Amino acid sequence: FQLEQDLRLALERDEILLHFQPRVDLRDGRLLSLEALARWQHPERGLIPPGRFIPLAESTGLILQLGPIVFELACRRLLDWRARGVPPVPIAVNLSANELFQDGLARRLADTAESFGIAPELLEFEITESATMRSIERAVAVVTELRDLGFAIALDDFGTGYASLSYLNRLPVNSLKIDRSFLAEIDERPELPRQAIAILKAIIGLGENLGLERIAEGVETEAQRRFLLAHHCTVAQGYYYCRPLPADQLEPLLRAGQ
Ligand code: G
Ligand code: G
Ligand code: MN
Ligand code: NA
Repeated sequence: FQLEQDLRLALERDEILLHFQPRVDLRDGRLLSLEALARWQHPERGLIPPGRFIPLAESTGLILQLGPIVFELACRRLLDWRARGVPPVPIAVNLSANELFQDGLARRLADTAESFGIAPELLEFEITESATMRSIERAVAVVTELRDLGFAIALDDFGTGYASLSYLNRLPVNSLKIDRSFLAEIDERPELPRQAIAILKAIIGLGENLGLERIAEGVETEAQRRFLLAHHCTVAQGYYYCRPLPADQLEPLLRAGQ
């Protein structure tokens, strides 16, 4: 399969790069942190989005090489910004299920961050709800280990993975990322869809009651922003604020303290 061969080569040829999407405070639009999103700069096909190669990396096992590359790129980005006087901003990196359950993951991540001189407080990992469901016991153990090392953890695609509520209570994550499919149903119509509203309120309330930060994904409209604020969700990312951007385009925003 050509794309698999290409991806193998891409990892050797440094064709993977990161874009970053801001997470903002919905109350004042202030930039709080960034999510790193991988891109593949293919020599003939141009810039390939992660939806087209992350699943391939996962099914071929190449994710175990790609993951460390992505994390080093994130650390390098923080180091470079610091060296040039850009105000510090936390970066969240996505972890696949295969990485999450890899032996020695937490130690490796801590060693890499330390080798770059980056404090764990500037790094966060996003793990999907469905990944944690593969083995609840092991997920609890590795998340606990990562938290003990000082990293923050977000539960990604929350609401789509059937995690049981009792188990959520045992998983020491910092935040829930509310899957964008729920918010997609909130639009400008006067008659808001009752089902979608009920689910969103339940998810936000759950996070609030467990003392977790709530991060809404996929905010595209002012109506969605207002809905979230009215229902105690004050952090979000989405095209309404900013698309994922290359580092050089983000830098002015970080310097401006937005
Ligand atoms: O940008 P896009 O919608 O195509 O992203 C698709 C998926 O790819 C998202 O679920 C995102 O979490 C995932 N993704 C993006 N970058 C990375 C990465 O560096 N590692 C992993 N494991 N997943 C990523
Ligand atoms: O699964 P994960 O949350 O890691 O995926 C993040 C993906 O969501 C990225 O690929 C990003 O491009 C995409 N995304 C971010 N904001 C929006 C948005 O407002 N609308 C839509 N449709 N996708 C978004
Ligand atoms: Mn994510
Ligand atoms: Na998500």
